[in-house]
Amino acid sequence: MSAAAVDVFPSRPDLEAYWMPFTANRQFKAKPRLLAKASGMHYWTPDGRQILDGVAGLWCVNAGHGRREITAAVARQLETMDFAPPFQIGHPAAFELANAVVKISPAGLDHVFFTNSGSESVDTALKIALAYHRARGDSGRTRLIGRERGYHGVNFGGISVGGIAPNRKMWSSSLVPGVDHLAHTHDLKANAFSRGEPAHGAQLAEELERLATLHDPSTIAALIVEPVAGSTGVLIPPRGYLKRLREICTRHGILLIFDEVITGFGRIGSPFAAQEFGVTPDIITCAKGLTNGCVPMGAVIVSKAVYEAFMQGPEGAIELFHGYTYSSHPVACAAGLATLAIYEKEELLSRAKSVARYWEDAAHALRGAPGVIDIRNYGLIAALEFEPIPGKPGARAFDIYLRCFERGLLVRQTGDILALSPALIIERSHIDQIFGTLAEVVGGL
Ligand code: PXG
Repeated sequence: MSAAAVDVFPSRPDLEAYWMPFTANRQFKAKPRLLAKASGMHYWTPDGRQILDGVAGLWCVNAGHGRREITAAVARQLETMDFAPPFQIGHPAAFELANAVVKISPAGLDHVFFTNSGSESVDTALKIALAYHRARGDSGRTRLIGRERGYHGVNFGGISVGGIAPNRKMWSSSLVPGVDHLAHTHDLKANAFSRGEPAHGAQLAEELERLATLHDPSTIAALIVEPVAGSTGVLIPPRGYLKRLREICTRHGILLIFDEVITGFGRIGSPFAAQEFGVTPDIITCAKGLTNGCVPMGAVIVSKAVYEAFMQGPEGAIELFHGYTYSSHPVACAAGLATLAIYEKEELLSRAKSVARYWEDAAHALRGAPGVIDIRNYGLIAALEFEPIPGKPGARAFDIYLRCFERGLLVRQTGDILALSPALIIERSHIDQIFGTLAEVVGGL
């Protein structure tokens, strides 16, 4: 790949019309940052500057950028059949992809519903959970439990069970009713600078028992949690915490949903976090790495018991009144199949395990750098948390984010936390560059 300028903007476009998502639009448009080209571990800016991608796009390009096998599969599919309606008719790649997803899923999770994003996967999973109980004649189970600092996308179900105040407050009177939240597990006093699972906090799972008692367990349909919370700054589950949640859910007939939009597809060293932590939920939501970020697609993977609960009515009846025009879009399915084939061939879904130790040591070498109050990691995820500048929350980390970009490194900033989640093809030299750049920037060098 040449470092030559990439001629994507022969004449610079007017930036005004595009309303950018989750972006400070006015600040951005005054001083834009643009990406024009990507390959392997790197992006290039329009003026030809190489940027090391420390976040796999946005936690999604797990096999690295520009994979030709995926490009070829997508092109082939577009030439063969561009679109097929998904309702009451199918196409082979949809069934093949569902089978391929089941093959890497935890035992017992063996049916797949396709969506187009993580947000749609979450709302689909919540709807399936509520409908599951009704289908079984247990229609009193209408409550949903989420967790503080949980991120489950931006649709109404997702922000209702989600626990991020700014994502909720504009819509606070329109949220899905009957939702309660567990406390989050982030405890710097007890767990700062933990490597892997923090030692303290498994008892926080007992909050679920408390909520079950408060509302009566027979009113609760499902609990949804991210096994590792990503968006709110990488919160690794305390040792034993997820197992305890599973036990309480099972005891009370509450469905357990793992939102694996970030942890799915090898991010922490197993295909899914469920396998990594040895805890099997009833439903997994995923997206992102399913197609290597190339084509929007999500999936909801459910247990046989959940699927079978719907397969009871008259043969000719539609069992679930839910679906999207682009559920199992042929192009997304082609991208998904090619992506999963790469993961298998290159053993990428377990690769994070073999790199994790080097990654962890490199991350924790920043301990003691100015303003760093925590470093945490698991698999190929890490976060640095900074002491906020008084009265200016988030400003310090945003400044570091900008300076990293100037020095050729893309990271992700949330509040005063920087998150890292590189492609699973990462080599040691990239790891050195990521943490070397961070050390320079954080140390003010
Ligand atoms: N659930 C989880 C756990 C996610 O991480 C979604 C649902 C929603 O997915 P879609 O495809 O609808 O965006 C996500 C998305 C960040 C960041 O900065 C993370 C996400 C999205 C935007 C930013 O960490 N994850």
